[in-house]
Amino acid sequence: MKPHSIIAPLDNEPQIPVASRRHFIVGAGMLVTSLATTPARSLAITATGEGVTFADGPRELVKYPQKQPLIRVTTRPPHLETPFELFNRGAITPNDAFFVRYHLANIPTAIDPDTYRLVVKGHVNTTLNLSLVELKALANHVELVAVNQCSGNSRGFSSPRVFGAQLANGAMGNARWVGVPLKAVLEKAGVKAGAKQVMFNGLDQPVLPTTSDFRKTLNIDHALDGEVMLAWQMNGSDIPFLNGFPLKLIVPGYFGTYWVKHLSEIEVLDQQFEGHDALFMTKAYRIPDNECNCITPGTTPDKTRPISTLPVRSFITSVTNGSVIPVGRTIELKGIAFDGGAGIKLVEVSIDGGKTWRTAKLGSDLGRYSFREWILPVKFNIKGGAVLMVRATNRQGEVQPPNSTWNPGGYRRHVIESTGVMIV
Ligand SMILES: Nc1nc2c(c(=O)[nH]1)N[C@H]1C(S)=C(S)[C@@H](COP(=O)(O)O)O[C@H]1N2
Ligand SMILES: [Mo]
Repeated sequence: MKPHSIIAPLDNEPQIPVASRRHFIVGAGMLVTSLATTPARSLAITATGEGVTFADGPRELVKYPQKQPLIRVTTRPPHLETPFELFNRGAITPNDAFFVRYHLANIPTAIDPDTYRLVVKGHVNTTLNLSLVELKALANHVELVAVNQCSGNSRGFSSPRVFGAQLANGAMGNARWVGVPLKAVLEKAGVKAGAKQVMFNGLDQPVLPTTSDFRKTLNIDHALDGEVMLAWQMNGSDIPFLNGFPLKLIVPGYFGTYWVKHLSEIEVLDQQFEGHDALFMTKAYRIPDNECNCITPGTTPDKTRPISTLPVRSFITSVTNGSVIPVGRTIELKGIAFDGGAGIKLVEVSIDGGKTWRTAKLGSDLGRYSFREWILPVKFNIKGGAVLMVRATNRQGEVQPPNSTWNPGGYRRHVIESTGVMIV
């Protein structure tokens, strides 16, 4: 089999202009003017599209191998966001639309699936050195639909602004994963008594020796829960190169930072993971360890902990900020909701800026880790600006908060979002 390879576009690669962008930005600008007198929520926190202009300026669409044009966040390493309107096409995010996130500049450019090996080592009875064929034969295959959302999804809406990639809402996606349970692989190696954590590493590497490698850990009980899986298939095909070909760790309900791509090394540890290459556990991807996972801007948290599960969240996808809607006609509002695995119980929608709420109809249930579609027919009777909101509740009774909180990483945004529209 020939190696799957990829050539990262260089900075001077021509960008693909998209005609609708200009249209969108003009539309949003118009809305700002016309809503200026409406006592609505600040529009600065409400935009939900690629037309969002952060302090860095408008964002370009770029074309990478196996991908349709996606929003360029950074080039080296590639960091791409899904244009928001694509979430309106269905509960599953197509592979060529799925966002891409890397931390280290030295990403693999070609991987031969025949010579690729996964090493399982550390506090185990037997070190394993598995080919893909051996891995696939090791256990029964499992299939799961699950959301991969970056911890920093929507970070660009943090106010005051925080460091890090200024993301809108497109650093998330939902896919059907096929693989084997991590538990089966660990049992094959034989976990020794006293194991505390399991470390995961991929083929990407830092360029400078002073930079930490990207390595993540799960506690041993979590790693053995039978749900965490090693996947080679995404939506019926090989995982796209930039999403972690040929093997990706799937941690259902957990933020994307744990979903290690190009997974090549698993090490069982008999102690807490620390040291130079533990930075992405010990320094980054941590949140204030308190009830709200938040602090007052400008202060420092007393204590932090690694980020973990996805809070309940929802979006309107059928209209975006600045959309123009005809008066007196029934239209179908549509969107998605998801959480960290309890499952979605209720989705409510307001078309009057949060004064009154009605219950939306839920779409088909693809599993408790999946996006859940919702739909609600609505009619606007008055011309002018209107603010739409959506609020989800999960099966544990957790509901999205009305006000956003702040943390230094801009992580875990899940406030009730508002979408400003114009009724004409
Ligand atoms: N090897 C490797 N895996 C990684 C990362 C990385 O930098 N290197 N980034 C993580 C983060 S923070 C996110 S949000 C997800 C993104 O997955 P995707 O690029 O497939 O969308 O990959 C995770 N896995
Ligand atoms: Mo991330």
